[in-house]
Parts: sequence; C-alpha cells; structure tokens
Amino acid sequence: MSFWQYLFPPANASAHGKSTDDLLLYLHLLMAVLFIGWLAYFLIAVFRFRSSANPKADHVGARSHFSTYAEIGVAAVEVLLLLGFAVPLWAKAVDQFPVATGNPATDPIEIQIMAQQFAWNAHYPGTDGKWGKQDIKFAEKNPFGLDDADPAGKDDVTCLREPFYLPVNREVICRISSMDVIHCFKLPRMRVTQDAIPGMSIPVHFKPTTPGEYMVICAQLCGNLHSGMKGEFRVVSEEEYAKWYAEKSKAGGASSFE
Ligand SMILES: [Cu+2]
Repeated sequence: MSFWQYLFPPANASAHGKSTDDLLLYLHLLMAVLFIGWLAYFLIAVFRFRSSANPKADHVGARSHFSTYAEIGVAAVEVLLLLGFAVPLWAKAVDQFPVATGNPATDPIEIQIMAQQFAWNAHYPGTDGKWGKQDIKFAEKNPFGLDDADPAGKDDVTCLREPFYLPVNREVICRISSMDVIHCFKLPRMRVTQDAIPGMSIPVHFKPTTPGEYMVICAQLCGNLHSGMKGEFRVVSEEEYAKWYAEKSKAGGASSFE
C-alpha cells in the first residue's frame, strides 16, 4: 500500500460506483474552493484592517448593502442546487430501482440480509423461487425465523456467518434488517451503505461488475466486537453462481439450522 492509496476509497467494483466517486470528488473540489476562498478573504481582512493602518476603531462598520445582496445570492444558489440538481438526481436514483420481469435469467437477485451481534447472514428463496414462511417465534432457532414445517422453505438458501455468492453483472436487491441492535451494512467496494434496523426491511440495490472476494463491514458502532463484525461475499460467473445456488438449495434451508 502506498501513501496515496490511504487517501482514496478502494477500487470501485459496481456499476453505480463511479457516480458515487464522482460526487465525492466534486464535493472535495467545492470544499477546496471554499477553503482557499475563505482563507484568502481572512488574509486580506487581516492585512487591510491591521492596527498600524487603522489606529482608531470604526464603530459604524459596513456602510453599503453589499453583504445583504450577497447573502440573498448565496441562498438563491443553494435553492438552485437543491431543486435543480439534488431533487432530480434523487428521483433518477429512485427510478433506477430494478424491477423483476419474470425472466429468471435476467431478473434481479433478491436476498435478505440479517445483521446480528456480530455477524452477517444472508437468505435466498432457493431454486423454487419462493421464500419460506418466516415468523418471529422461530427466530431463536434461526436468524431469519424460517418455519421448517413450510415446504416452500425446504430449499431456501441461508448463509449463516459464511460467504454468500452473487453473479457478476446482475442487479442485486438486498433487503437489510437486524435481529438485535442497529448495524450498518457496508460494502466498501460496491459503494453501498445502509443501516440495518430491527423491525424494518430496507432495500438497497447494486450491480457488481468485477468478480472477486469482497468484505461486508459494519459501519455503525454496535457493541464491543463491532470492529470484528465482518462478512464476506463472492462475485462469480453466472455458471459458478448457478452451481453454488443449486448445491446450497439442495442442502436445504430451515432444516440446516438444526
Ligand atoms: Cu454491527
């Protein structure tokens, strides 16, 4: 690792990540301009109003209305940034949420993510495409509360404290929840960060573009082993994913907890 690598996020590996990185870059550039501008203003003020050139204090101060107009100008620019850029960009992000069309080869992969102190678990519907019945009363037995009497759950895939797999170049929807305290599902290389909140199921979506092994970390201080709350997922080819999925699905869902 060179010094410069510590200053930047790890290499992006998702389709939308470039936009996130660009946004960060623009924010830093804006902050740099503001920092240099205010620093220059400060130095000019210190020089211009130095005591040797102004031996007597002026109790009236500014005589023009320039500062009032400047203030109105700044507020107008901020309204423009919010309504002209932020709102339309957010609308675009919301519109990009992947929708299933009924084609299992191209539909987004949907998984449930359950955070717990101090690990990550994943749940897929299995080869039948149907989620097994879930109930809070089974949550003591397995983190997803799967009912092992439900036939639809027999083939569900669950990855408890073990790596989960995703196919490359497919949209993924993760529904994030937590079984104890608030955690935060963070995939640094996918540029994904979403709080995991007990009692809520919050969707995030992304499309991995580079095969490899990646880390899930917790970005919300959640207890004494927070720093060790790491998970792993693998982005693999479509074929490798199908093979892994079929094997895991055959091994069974709810029954695998016993
Ligand atoms: Cu956590």
